[in-house]
Amino acid sequence: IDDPDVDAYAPDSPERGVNHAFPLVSIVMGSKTDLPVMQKAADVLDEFAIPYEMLIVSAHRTPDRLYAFAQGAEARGVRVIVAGAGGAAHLPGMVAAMSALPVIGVPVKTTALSGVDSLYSIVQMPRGIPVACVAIDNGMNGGLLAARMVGNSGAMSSWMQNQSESVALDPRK
Ligand code: RP5
Repeated sequence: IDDPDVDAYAPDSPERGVNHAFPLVSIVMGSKTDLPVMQKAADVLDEFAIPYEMLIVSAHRTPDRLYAFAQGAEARGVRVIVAGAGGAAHLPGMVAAMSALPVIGVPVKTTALSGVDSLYSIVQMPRGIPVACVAIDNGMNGGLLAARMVGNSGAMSSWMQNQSESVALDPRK
């Protein structure tokens, strides 16, 4: 299957990526319908000022793109991949099989099986190919875990401090 977009992932491409030239984190998703969940990961990275790219890479619908992306990510300077998919969610596992970079899987909720299918597809990897996995639909935690991997721990500590301070002691407040 010819995919004209694969060239954008080549390390020597003059375009240097699709929506960021030098991303540290790559957020990929199996479908545009995953965007509302994966946008939460992007929002976190924006907050920490960590450069990222966001792409649709489908293990099933764009296999050539998957191959080009996974093969080229490390050479492009990407350090962590956050991969969201739903249903037969093979994207995170296939990326981890073709790249030595750490992969964080985000199971996206489905209508038929409520995302348990996505969760099991992502978490039940065979020995030798690890994929980290956050909770169903928890794109935010995908972004936070990526930020912990590539960002500075001081910024993360302040973020955690702010979160704690935002939790009132009195539940009626
Ligand atoms: C997966 O299938 C995607 O990750 C998405 O979560 C699910 C459904 O995709 P669409 O049919 O909505 O495009 O590939």
